[in-house]
Amino acid sequence: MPKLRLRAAAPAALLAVALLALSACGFTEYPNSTFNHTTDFNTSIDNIFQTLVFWGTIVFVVVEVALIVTIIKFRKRPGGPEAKQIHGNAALEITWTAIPAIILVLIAVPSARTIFETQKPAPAGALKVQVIGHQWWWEFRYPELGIVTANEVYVPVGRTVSFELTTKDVLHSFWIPQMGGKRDLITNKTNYLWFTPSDTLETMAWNGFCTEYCGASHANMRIRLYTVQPAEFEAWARHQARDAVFNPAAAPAVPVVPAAAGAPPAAADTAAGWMYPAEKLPAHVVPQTPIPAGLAYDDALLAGGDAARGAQQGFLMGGCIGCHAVRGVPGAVSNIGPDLTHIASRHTIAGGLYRNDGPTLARWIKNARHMKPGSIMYTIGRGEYDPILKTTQQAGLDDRQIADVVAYLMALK
Ligand code: HEC
Ligand SMILES: [Cu+2]
Repeated sequence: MPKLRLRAAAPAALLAVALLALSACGFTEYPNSTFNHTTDFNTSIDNIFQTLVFWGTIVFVVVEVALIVTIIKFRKRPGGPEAKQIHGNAALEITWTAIPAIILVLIAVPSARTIFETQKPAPAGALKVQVIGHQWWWEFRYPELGIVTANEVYVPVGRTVSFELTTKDVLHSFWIPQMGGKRDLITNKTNYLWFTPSDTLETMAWNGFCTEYCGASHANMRIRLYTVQPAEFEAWARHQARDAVFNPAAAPAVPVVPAAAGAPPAAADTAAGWMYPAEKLPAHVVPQTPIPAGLAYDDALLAGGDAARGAQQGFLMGGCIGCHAVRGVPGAVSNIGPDLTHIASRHTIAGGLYRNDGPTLARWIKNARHMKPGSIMYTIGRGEYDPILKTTQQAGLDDRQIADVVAYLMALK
């Protein structure tokens, strides 16, 4: 009797496990899953995936059942008759050719349709974002809005965003799993990728990755994508389009860019603009990388940092303008490194590897190459050893000057 009861319970147990597995597919448990219908792109990819799983399951079940039945029913028994010898069976052969052919058509047609759908040009009116891959960070440019930023990209929900993918150096690949398929950044060729974040999406942050091996810090080349409400996007974009808000040499410090015609009123348009609020960052986008041991910096110095001195002296003496742009600061126009015009309005630095705060910035400036293998930004701390140049930095900045530069960077809201 207990045997029978066990057998009866088996299907119920299986169903429970299946339901549990399905219910675990929320994005908080699997924050980089591709199975959520957050955009038109990943919805069509998931539909094709479901089609494949559906037909694959039917084929599997039919074949396995036939196999097991045959093995048991026609097994050799002691004293049984000799197996019947047959030669060919036209009806059977036509059937097992026709059924797979039909299934293949049912798979091929939606597959081809999805390929064409995701490869066609973006619809008119899409928000254009240029993505430029660098070893090992991402440059994002909004040519229509006059915005240049790095590693963190904002898109409004309900509007198609069209990414134009190019690279400054080697091959990279752009992938934000929650938003849709990945696409390569190829030398001397522009690739495109577009999707429309669903207009029912809440303001949310997502991870993105480089998925084409590109050198020492390939794994440290990450993206944060923020899907935000249209009014929040307006407020963010209007502020990002401004020159640096901290500019001791120029007055007025905040040139005002008029709002786009027909734009809804800004959510909050202070000197700091709008950025994705730190307290709403889900855990999966907060960098967990600890600062490597042995990078000494006295954090007490940060309190004495002088932003104006950092702008007028440290930023020049440290050679920062040779690699970084700060819009509105004459001479600071290079894009070897990320645009720092609004560096304080980003949550992460260095390809999303570290949190953006004073102690981290100070150690980064002092010892970038100890914090990120291969980094193009050399060691700037005076007396610090540069692991790539294999020399000690003789010029550079001392810890007090670094505190000034950090104060300046943190004023670049
Ligand atoms: C040789 C060129 C070079 C010089 C000089 C240089 N940097 Fe950098 N910097 C870079 C590069 C390249 C990166 C991106 C590193 C990465 O993420 O791999 C970077 C990253 C940064 C970042 C992080 C930005 C972000 O959004 O991720 C900050 C902040 C920064 N640099 C500040 C400075 C300051 C301040 C100085 C001067 C004291 C300076 N840099 C000098 C090339 C340079
Ligand atoms: Cu890479």
